[in-house]
Amino acid sequence: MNLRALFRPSLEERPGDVGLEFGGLQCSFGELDLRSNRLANLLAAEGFESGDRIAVYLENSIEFIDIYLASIKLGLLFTPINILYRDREIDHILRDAEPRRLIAGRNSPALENRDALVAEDLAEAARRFSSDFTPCSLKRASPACLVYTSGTTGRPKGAILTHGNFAANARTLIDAWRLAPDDRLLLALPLFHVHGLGNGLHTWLALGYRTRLLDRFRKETIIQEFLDFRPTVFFGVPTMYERLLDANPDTARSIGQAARLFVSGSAPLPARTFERFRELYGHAILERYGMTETLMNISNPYDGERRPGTVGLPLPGVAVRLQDGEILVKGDNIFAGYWRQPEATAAAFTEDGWFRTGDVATRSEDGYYTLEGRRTELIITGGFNVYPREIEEFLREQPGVADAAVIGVPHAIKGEAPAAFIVLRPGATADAAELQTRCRAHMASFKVPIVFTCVDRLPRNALGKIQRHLLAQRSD
Ligand code: MCA
Ligand code: AMP
Repeated sequence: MNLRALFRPSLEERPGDVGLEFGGLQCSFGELDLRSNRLANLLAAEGFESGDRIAVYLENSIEFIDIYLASIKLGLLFTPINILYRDREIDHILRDAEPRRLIAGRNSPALENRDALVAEDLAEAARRFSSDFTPCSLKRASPACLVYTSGTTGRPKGAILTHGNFAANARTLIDAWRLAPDDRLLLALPLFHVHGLGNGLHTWLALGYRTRLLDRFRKETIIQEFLDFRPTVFFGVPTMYERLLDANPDTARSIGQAARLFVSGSAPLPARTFERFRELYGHAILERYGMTETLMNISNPYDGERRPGTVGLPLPGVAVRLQDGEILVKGDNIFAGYWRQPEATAAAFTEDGWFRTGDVATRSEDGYYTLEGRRTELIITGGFNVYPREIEEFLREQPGVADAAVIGVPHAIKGEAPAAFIVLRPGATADAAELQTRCRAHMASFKVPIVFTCVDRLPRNALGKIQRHLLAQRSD
């Protein structure tokens, strides 16, 4: 199945139904279908052809959805860029993906010094194009998205996700989590990651359940959004659930009574958060485990025990096994490979075709998986991934810095946060505030170390590798 076929029951078969709420506007499925037809005609006139990459740096919006649907109709590789990324991060993706064009929101930092199409201008110009469009033919194996993920190397690689991957994932989640057309989804996740896109947007368009999309999750207003919209389903990262614990008990109970299912993923959900949420909202959060390259793999059951601290059981259609503790997976959900990186792709699979996740787990006698750590030094903060090496390389380029190491330290709300250890050049003086400002200017805010500690030297083993566990002890 391809995504057009997956979305047909809502876009084409229920054109009059309001499918989307966004910023006080309501949009029917039919309107979304026609808007994306117009935009597809415009993009074709701009020279876009099947197989081209279309890079998109845009916050959640109706324009984002228009571009996504037009991209599918044209057979493009939709290449979303995290809107918290700054110049060097954006440039890496643009150099690597070689998109025909970049589309960015007006006022976005990505527009500075770059030749990009402005999303709001496109939406306006698209009105003059025909709402008839004959979509290109698509196969299961046709690529749909190029999503950048740091993998193991620290240099983000483009994961090629096919129509078949996304369709398999959406069908699996709909069955496993009993998602139904009369559900209501509050979607506060960013659409530039597969959590928001593959689990949120795709199950919405496959089922046609009413969805309220937020431009972003805001801790100040999220409770009000719940009260106002009364969703039955919510997908979030653990940091969002931490924020929801701030609700007063009556409000939380009322939100819980309207809801049917709360799902958490992208980072470990602390057992304490699970328990406190259950007390306040009356719901056992369903935790699941996925990855950009694989979409969703393992999930706690809808019926049956949702066991805190575990990610549950393999999803139907996903084969899971442990090899020396590492989770290996196989299934229609597994990506087609890394963009223009045959060696990295080959290294990511075993000889008999299992994808190596790099995540280490144990399995209980009754089949529940518990993630124990990762083979790489990945830090997950607020559900966003950070590779220490990328920050370390940047810090070493700064004046006065001889060496640097970055580790993840526990953080009450974000789960983990990056912390830096710096070795200064002889005679240099440390200015943590200055280093932090430089980091802020050049990288996404979630990558900026929350503390800088000066040390005489970094602990390294005989091979010169930084011994991060020794640094972790020093940061206690
Ligand atoms: C956060 N910020 C944003 C956004 N989100 N800025 C613009 N747009 C956004 N969408 C900025 C804030 O301005 C602030 O910047 C900083 O991030 C932290 O904000 P804060 O108010 O403290 O946020 P919070 O209440 O702690 O919530 C953070 C968050 C965010 C909303 C939970 O971490 C988030 O959206 N996480 C989702 C990540 C995600 O979707 N991961 C999936 C990838 P400043 O510091 O400059 O003030 S993993 C995946 O896809 C796999 C398949 C999987 O398993 O799911
Ligand atoms: P990404 O590369 O952004 O797709 O992030 C995928 C990684 O997020 C996985 O390899 C895991 O390390 C982590 N992850 C996803 N879901 C969970 C979860 N429920 N608990 C712990 N880690 C998770």
